Amino acid sequence: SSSGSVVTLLDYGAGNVRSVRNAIRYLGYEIEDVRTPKDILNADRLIFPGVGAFASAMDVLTKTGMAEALCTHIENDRPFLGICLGLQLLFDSSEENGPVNGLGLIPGVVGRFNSLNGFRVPHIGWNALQIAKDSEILDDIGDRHVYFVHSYRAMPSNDNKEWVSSTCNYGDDFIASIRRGNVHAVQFHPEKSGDVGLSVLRRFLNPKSQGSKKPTQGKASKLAKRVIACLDVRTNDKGDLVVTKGDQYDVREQTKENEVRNLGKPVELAGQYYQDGADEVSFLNITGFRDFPLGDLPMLQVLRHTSENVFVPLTVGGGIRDFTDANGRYYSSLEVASEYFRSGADKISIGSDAVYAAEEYIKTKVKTGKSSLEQISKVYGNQAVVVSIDPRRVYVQGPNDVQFKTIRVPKPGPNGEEYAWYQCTVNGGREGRSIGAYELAKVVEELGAGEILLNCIDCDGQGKGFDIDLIKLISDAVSIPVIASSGAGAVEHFSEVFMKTNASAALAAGIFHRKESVKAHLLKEGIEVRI
Ligand code: 1PR
Repeated sequence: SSSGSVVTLLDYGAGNVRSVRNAIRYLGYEIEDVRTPKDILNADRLIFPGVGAFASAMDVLTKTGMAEALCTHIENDRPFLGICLGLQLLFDSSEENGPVNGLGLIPGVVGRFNSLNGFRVPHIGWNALQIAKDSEILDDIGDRHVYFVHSYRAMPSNDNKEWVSSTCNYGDDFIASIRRGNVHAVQFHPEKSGDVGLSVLRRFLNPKSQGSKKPTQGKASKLAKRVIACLDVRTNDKGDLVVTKGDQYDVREQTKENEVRNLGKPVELAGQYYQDGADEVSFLNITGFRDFPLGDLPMLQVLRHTSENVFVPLTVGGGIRDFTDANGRYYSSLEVASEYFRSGADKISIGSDAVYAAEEYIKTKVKTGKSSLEQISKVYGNQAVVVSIDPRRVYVQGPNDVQFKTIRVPKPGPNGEEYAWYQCTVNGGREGRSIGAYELAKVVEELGAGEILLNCIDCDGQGKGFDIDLIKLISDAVSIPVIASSGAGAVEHFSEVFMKTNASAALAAGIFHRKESVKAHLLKEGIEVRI
């Protein structure tokens, strides 16, 4: 193509590249999809957002002849931008289900992060970069954070020194970007890195018009603590999809009409939270457990529209499970999740169905691979699967009164009880189950969850602070990231949860509906956040 406003996209169909498409379109470019290796050879500007697993991506690229075309494109120094796996595939090989050979353009082996010393794997979240050399596309970054989500990484060495344009520190210094001539690749996700990420894409798409700046040297950073805005979504009695907010999970107004509390429209509110600096946005379809989520097309629409303008990660939860509709058609949870991913979700969140899967696993000690959790994380990777826990505090006299992990409570229960356990619930807190939050967390980590969203029914909507004991218990029990949720009522509650527990992120709903500025406070308290 001769038009300067067209960009060629290599999407080999292994997963969701919708957000990359959205970002390119948002910047005013048209997309031409690669269909044959020839399209790669003819491309003026090629973007390659690698998704899925290394081995299967290499398989597809080799079988279709695209691997060879890619090597030619890159060796001829044609404009190229690889993203995430699109960076890793350029290396000699990867240890992901391997060793597996890569394209072999850059010396080095892609290996897994090790989760020693408290570095949780996957590496999920916002980090700043250390710029190693002039890369042009990173000129606007300075010490601002960009979004990573991966378990594997390439390491800088003497052999690949000439390629490395920036590194990032997460336990080790790994390669955050490479550049040689017109060939670029980034380990982070520019399409999910807010306005800074968009500027990386803009500089790649139109290098001349951006002007070159001396890149400001970023300072080394820790993984930033994430602040997540949550929108509880459901259909109200009039049939409109609304953002609502419960009080200990009760979302109905205490009025005669008893209507569903209506805080506004999901797409608008999500857009506003993005503008206000939320690091992620989560949608929870809170009645998904009883309605079939794919029948709930409005939710898919919400995702489609939101992802056109919101360039941070989006999570969607509610109703993810196997389902047979009224006509007897069976949908697997994987199909449900795939539909969410296709509509713009980066992660899906499983509540009730994860509890059933954990119960089954504890009972049988067999991993069937059939649960929604196992199936979805196998296909999309565990970084795409969040398990949402809805526990309720249950007081007991002593730790031997129940078979579940208890904690000593700072304030005794109503009958002077000094201990409590946290009972998992299903169906939006309506039904208590015979499993504790601690036991559940450990099991879902084993079954493939990449992250835990830890709610607490007792604290939800109360504005009195997070349940620090619960969050400490769970974030110390697992090595995947834990998102603290429920109870934030003041900015101090966020610094408290980050100082006293190992939570990687804090999620809230009510406080954002009231528009308080959490980030400024955290920064003042010396906590690393993305601004
Ligand atoms: O069980 O897979 O269908 O998933 C249902 C999902 O919907 C779960 O993630 C569950 O947590 C959520 N959910 C179900 N019912 C409710 C309800 O409120 N009636 N909401 C509900 C969960 C908890 C958080 C809330 C925080 C922060 N809400 O989303 O946003 O508690 O609130 P706050 O900052 O105002 O205190 P499945």
